[in-house]
Formats: sequence, C-alpha cells, structure tokens
Amino acid sequence: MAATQPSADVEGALLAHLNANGEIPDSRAFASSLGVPHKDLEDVIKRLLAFRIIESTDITTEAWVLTDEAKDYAARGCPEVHLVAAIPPEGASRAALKEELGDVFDIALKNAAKNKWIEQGNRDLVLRTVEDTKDELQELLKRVENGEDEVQEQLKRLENPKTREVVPDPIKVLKRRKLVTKEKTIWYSLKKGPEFVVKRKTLATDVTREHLKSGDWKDLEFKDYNYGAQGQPIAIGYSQPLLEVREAIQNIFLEMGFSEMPTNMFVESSFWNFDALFQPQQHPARDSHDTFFLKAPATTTQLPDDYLEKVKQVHQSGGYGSKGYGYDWKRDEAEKNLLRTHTTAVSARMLYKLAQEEHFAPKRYYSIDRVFRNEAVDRTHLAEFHQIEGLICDYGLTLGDLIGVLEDFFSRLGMPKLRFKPAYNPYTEPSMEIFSYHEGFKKWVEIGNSGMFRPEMLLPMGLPEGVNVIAWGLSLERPTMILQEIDNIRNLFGPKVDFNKIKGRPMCRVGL
Ligand code: FB9
Repeated sequence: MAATQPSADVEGALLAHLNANGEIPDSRAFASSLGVPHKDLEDVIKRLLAFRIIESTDITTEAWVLTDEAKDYAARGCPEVHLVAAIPPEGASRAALKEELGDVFDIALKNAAKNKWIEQGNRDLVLRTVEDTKDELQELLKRVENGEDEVQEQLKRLENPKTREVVPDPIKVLKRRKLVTKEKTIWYSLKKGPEFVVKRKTLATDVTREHLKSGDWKDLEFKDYNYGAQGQPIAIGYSQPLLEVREAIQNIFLEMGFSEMPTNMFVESSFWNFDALFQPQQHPARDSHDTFFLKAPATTTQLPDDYLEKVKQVHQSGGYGSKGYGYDWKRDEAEKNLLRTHTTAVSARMLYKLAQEEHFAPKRYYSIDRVFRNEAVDRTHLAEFHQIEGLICDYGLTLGDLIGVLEDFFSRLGMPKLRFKPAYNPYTEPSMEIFSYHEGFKKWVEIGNSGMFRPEMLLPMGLPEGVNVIAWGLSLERPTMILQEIDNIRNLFGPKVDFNKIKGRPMCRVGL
C-alpha cells in the first residue's frame, strides 16, 4: 500500500512533470511512479482542475475483480477441495467435516457434490469418489486477480446473450458462485490548463493575527470572494410526501366548509366498522382474510344498547322500507375488535352522534387517516393506507348534489374531467366509482368511490326522515404517488423511503 505524501508535494511533482513533459498520459502510472495511492493524486487533480491550472480527459475502464470470498479462495484454495482432502478413504461424517471446515462447509459440500467429487452415503456419511483434486478454480481466480485479458474477455462475453453460449463453464462458475464482480476504475490523462503555473501560489483566504504581527500580509495574494459559493446548507425541515398532499387536500376540505372528524382511534369494534354501516355479518370483508381482528382486547363492551337493538332489527328483518338481510344477527360478532378497515366507521360514529343532538343541523365532515386491510403487499398496496373521506348530511340531498360536490372537490385537486360508473357498497345505494382523465397517462384513472348512505344505516341512528348523506372516499397514497412520480408505494413511507428524494422537497415551498 503506497505511503501517503503531503498533497503539496504531489501537486508540486505533478506541475513540474507537466511543465517538463507537457502531459501525463496515465495518472495511474504517474501515481505509482510517485509511490502514492491514485486516490491522493485524484484529489490534487480535482483541485488543480478547479483552478484550470490543468485539464484532464477522464478514462473509465471496467474490469472484473474478485469478491472478498473469492480473494480468500485464491489465497487459501477452494472449500470443496479442502472438503475432499479432509475425507479419509472410508469416508467421514457430515458433523466431523462441518467441524473441520466451519462456515464454508455448506458451500464446499454443495460444490463438491456438483463436481461429483463426493457421494453422500447414508444420511450422515460422506464418501469421496476421487483422489486428491487439482484446484483449477483457485488457478482461475488467480488469473482474474492478475487481470489476465483472456479471462476478462471471457467474462465480458458472458454478459452478452449472443456470445454467452461459447464461454467455457469454469468462467460461468465464477459468475454463478458470485466470485467476481465488475469494478469501474476511472483514471486521467492530464495536460496543462489555461491558468497553468509551475508553483501554485496558495492564495490567502484570511488576514490572521500572525499575518498582522509578521507584517507579511503586505505581499500576500488574497483569494477572490466566490460570491457564487453555496452557503452552508441550513438544516431545514422537509415535508414527508404523503403529509404534503394530505395538507393540500385538508385545505381543500376546509375551504369547502368541511370540519375534520376525530380519527385517532385505529382500533374499532365490528359494530361501528361494519354493522352500523348495514354490512351483513357474513360479508366476506368481515373475515380475517381481509380484516385484522384483535387478540387482546378481543371484544368491546361499550356499545349503545338501544341503538344496537335497532341495528340488529334492520339487519335481521329490515324496517324503514327495507326488508333487511333476514339472518340471525349476533351481538358477539359485533363486539369483536379490529383495526378499522375504513374511516367510514368514524363517519358512522359522527352521524350517530349528530342524530343524538336535540336539533338536527346539516354537517360537512371529512377524515384523512390510516385504515388497515389484510391485503397482499405489492407496488401499489400495503396492509395499511390513508383513506380520505368526505360526507355531507342534510335534508333532500340528491345524487346530483353528490356529483356536484365531487366535481368541485376534484377540480380543486386538478382533476376537472370526471366520469362515474355505477358500483356497489353495502352501506351506500346508489354507489358510483369515480374516474378522472389523466393527461399524463392518457387514460381514465379510478380516483375513488362514492354513494348515498342507505336509510337502513341512517334511520336506526335516529336521523330525521328526509335527511340524506352523500359521501365519497379515495386514498391519499395514490394521488401522492402520481403527483410526486413515486412508482412504488414502499418508497412512500417506511424504511425504504429515499431520503434524498425528500431532501429535494424543502418545507418552505409555495404551491403543489
Ligand atoms: O384513491 C384512489 N385512486 C386515486 C385517487 C386520486 C388520484 O389522484 C391522482 C393525482 C391524479 C389517483 C388515483 N382509489 C381509491 C382508486 C383505486 O386506486 C383503487 O384501486 C384503490 N382504492 C383503495 C381501496 O382499495 C381497496 C383507493 C382506496 C379507496 C377506495 C374506496 C374508498 C376509499 C379509498 C371509499 C369510499 C366511500 C364510498 C362511499 C361512501 C364513503 C366512502
């Protein structure tokens, strides 16, 4: 390992050499001629480039080099060879060999077996099928280590499907056993720059007490102020992408006169999450394949009895013009605790509370918070997401009102062109999926779901006849991914968030 020399000497040597020869064709050769690591010379080159004292042409080469594991094999031989050497003619037990070879035992056994050097008698006995083996792999590794062109060529051919077939197996083994890795090295060919000098005058950057005392400040040359210099990056806050879009959508709701529902309770009872929403107890969403049920506390005790009775009735035998589901509704099913699957559970609580008030007053509510669904995780789905929900509760509201509010809401989100497709939810009738035409994708994107809460949900709560509730929902993750071009939901929050991307979005930024 070349000793490090103070960079000033390296700089002096470089400038002197350039002055004498006009160029340095290969910085690697020059570094080893100075006996300094190429890295040290690189720092000097970068500095002199900044002063335009020199000019350089960067040359990159790629070479296959040994991984640490391979370096060890090249030095001490390959494990499978050691294994065979450790097996006496009568064979040896796996345990004994594992003892002998330690943590490379598995690799050794696998590759010795692959090379048909051993056979495994009964479950524990390992027999060798060959005399001593020549460690060809070790030789090949050494040839890689010495940068032998022929081997490099072979490894290059392996990368190209057209030439891969003709590559000899031993080379393929190098790749298959991840014993080689590609290394990019960059080096430079240097020549004098427009500001070339043999000795770079170190420009003073400060008038220090020593300068003043020694008086040598008079003939010092001071570095110009670099008014373009970036200031120290100030540690400012960065907005989490989701929370940034959450704030934008929250502001839209507030501007439209909505007030936020309290969504801080992730644990909910099946009663508010399903039964109160007229979702029957045998509905597929209510089994543990879709819903996270709690082990402890497994059940709730705080359910409003009289209201519960009405919910039981409407499920079992209907009422309010509905024939209900006609099944035997079970209280203990409703008492099961779960992680809420939608914030519509909170809407149900708020509407029930509203119905308990002396005088009915129209209300506009919204919620934006986490919901949990036992779903397979993929590029756009995690087991939890943030649901955005809006609802308006007032006399005589119609589907037209719903469509009007949706157009208002989504146009403020930059999605003016909407289409509606009939849909089904257990708690709304009619229901509509909402689509918006996305200029970027040149296609209609499903941007949410909506509907009018069923009378079987509202009337048992005690809301006055004639009061309708229009509501809609969407996720926070989808718009955030689209608006911030994040293609994988795992990069949205959690351990895989790419902080540099977040650092690219400082807090104090105006507009979306
Ligand atoms: O968010 C969704 N899509 C979406 C939203 C905005 C957006 O903005 C872009 C900037 C342009 C892009 C896409 N969806 C809802 C639609 C789909 O992604 C859907 O596949 C996934 N949905 C989630 C549920 O998945 C099981 C999104 C989530 C969703 C669906 C329905 C509701 C809430 C969230 C609801 C409701 C509802 C209905 C009636 C009454 C009350 C609530």
